[in-house]
Amino acid sequence: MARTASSAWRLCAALLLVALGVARAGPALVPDSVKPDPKGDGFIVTFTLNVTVAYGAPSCFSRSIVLTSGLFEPAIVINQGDTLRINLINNIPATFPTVSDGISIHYHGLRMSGPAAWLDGVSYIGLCPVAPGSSYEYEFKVNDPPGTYLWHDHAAGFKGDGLEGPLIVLPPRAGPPVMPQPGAAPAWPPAAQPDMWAYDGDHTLFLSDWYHATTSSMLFRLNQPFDSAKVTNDSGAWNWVGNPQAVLINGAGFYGDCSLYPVAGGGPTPPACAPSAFTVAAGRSAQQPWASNNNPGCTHTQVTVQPGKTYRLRLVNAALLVYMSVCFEGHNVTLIAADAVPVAPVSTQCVDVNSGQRIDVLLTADQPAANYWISVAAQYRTGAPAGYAVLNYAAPGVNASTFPATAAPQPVNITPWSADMNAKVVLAPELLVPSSDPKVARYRRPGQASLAPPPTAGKVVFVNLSQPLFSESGQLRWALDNVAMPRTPPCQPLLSSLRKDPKYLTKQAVPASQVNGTGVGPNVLVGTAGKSRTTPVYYEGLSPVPVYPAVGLHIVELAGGAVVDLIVNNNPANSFNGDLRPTVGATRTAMEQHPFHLHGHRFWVLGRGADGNYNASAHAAGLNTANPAYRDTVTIAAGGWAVLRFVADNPGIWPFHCHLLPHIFMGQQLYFVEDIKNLAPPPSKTPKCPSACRYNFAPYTKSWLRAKYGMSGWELPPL
Ligand SMILES: [Cu+2]
Repeated sequence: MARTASSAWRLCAALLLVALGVARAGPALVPDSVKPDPKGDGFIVTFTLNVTVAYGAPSCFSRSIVLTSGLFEPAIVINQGDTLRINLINNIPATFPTVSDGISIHYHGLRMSGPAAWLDGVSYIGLCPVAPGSSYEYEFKVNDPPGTYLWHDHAAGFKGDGLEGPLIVLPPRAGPPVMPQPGAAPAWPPAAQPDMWAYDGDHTLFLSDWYHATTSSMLFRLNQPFDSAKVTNDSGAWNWVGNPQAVLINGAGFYGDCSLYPVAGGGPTPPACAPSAFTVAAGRSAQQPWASNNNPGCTHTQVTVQPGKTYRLRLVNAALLVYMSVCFEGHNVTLIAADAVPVAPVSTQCVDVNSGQRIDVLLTADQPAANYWISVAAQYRTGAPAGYAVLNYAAPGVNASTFPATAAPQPVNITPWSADMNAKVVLAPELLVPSSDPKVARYRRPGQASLAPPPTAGKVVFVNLSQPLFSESGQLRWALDNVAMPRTPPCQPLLSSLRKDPKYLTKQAVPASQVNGTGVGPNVLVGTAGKSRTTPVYYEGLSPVPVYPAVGLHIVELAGGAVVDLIVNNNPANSFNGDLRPTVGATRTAMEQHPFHLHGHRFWVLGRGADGNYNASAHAAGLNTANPAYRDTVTIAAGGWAVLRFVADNPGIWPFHCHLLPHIFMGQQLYFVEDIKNLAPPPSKTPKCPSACRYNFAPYTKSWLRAKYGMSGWELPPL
């Protein structure tokens, strides 16, 4: 009898945990409807993403921002096994400056297999972007493991203006959904079965860097000639946006409050503090009070906890540029998952998370009731600001709205990579290995025997990173094997083109005879190319690596089931004949860390280092093929290498690219064209393709910008 009572109590406690363990973040989108799927056993959950532009001040500085159904960077929460239906409506005005023809949503970290391969959201791969004034409905089943993902625009630069947010996959439903009355919103977030960890509450910390210029402004400037000798009155000059003005946590932050920055003893250099350091379009400058104890007036994020309870905190780095270290004052947290893969638990005060990566931690509120700092420091970008949230104990005498009286904790040893790259970071996500807990079975795909890699690879792909400067256009690019990608292929989705003509890409392949010697032609796409424009294609293994930098589609073809080792070297000084055409002169050796993300897959990080190029005789014996980190985003150290293994078991076209938006825009990506003969048929409805495609390689001169946008009132680059 006692035993029964005890079991019943345990069940009650488990249900209570489930009830408490709902995902709480910044704002979460509430679905329009939750309906049983007539084709299956799950439910169809429909969200509307109505994308608009407004003026807002997430960092206490007013500028134009992008909203999603009236919210800034809202979360999408769904249960594993549900069908996600996203009704994307582009209500961004056609006068809002942009580098693309529309918008497109990528579901970062989701596998997108079968027919979903068309819906991965990279514009011009599966679908054309959704043009201003039109809409598109994505629909796919979410079979991916429960965990922390993110959604963001993958067409224009609007990710950096707010078109992004957390994507949380909860365990399967605990029962049938609470069906709404007609016209009423469903109860949300939904109840879920218990996860493999016990916790009382669930918060997301969505981290982004924030600039006081719109992202389009930043990208327009990157297309200007870099070579000062080529600058004209009309073209202006290349300009790098520089450091962000703030780090936002759940869309809230503040800039320029120097009282929060430690000046002595290391740590970030204070940002420029004078408001006059920042400008916006005439008539739009609306300085808001800075938020701090000294300058109350705008918001920061508070994470409120009950004393004694344990919380899951989901850290998502959605930055355009900034590698972040997150520290919890007075608390050690337990790291439990990375990129939605459960990891062997590690206890630490600070953890690193790079753009595109997600780290889940457990925090127990076991310290004296008070307010504590959660600090987010930028790494590897001298002078970049930090961001702060407050961990607030809900207890008598603790005022939720005041900052802690203590100095915020800062990660130590912020120095560039060295040979011992792991000693230079607080705790790199790549050090976290998969959990051996038997409960991880849920985190494997059907048919996947374990979270460990196949023992050997059948195909090896080498990729060398460099930063070439094109003599014809003066444009500065990032390249893989001397090929810088135009961000979008020509004017129709590549998957459609390949389905119509399997030789579509091979027909455009640059022949070997043109690649070597004095080099192929300029290959620089200028202007707004029409539909007939084709792009040179560089095939790994078919075309030789160009001696001189080139612009084109960089394609690696993979047979179904191939086990691939991808070896990435990040040592521009060692690449080929230098990175410049001889007429331009000096060798460019620009080098920095890059977080590389692979679509459609997870990969195993067999090894990485910061000691030059990968060298089999020195490094092969040290590779971990037993229980390596299993991720979708990895940091490649400046001056270093990484060996990544994955299985080509997902027919489609899958980009492999740096997750820093300006870098992908500058060409730092390639496409794996994988097992296309087994590609699922396309969706029955697709967005209408534009009549003329806009390339990121357009010159975007001052006269072009004026003709296109006139005095639109949105922030334009000061050319
Ligand atoms: Cu990069």
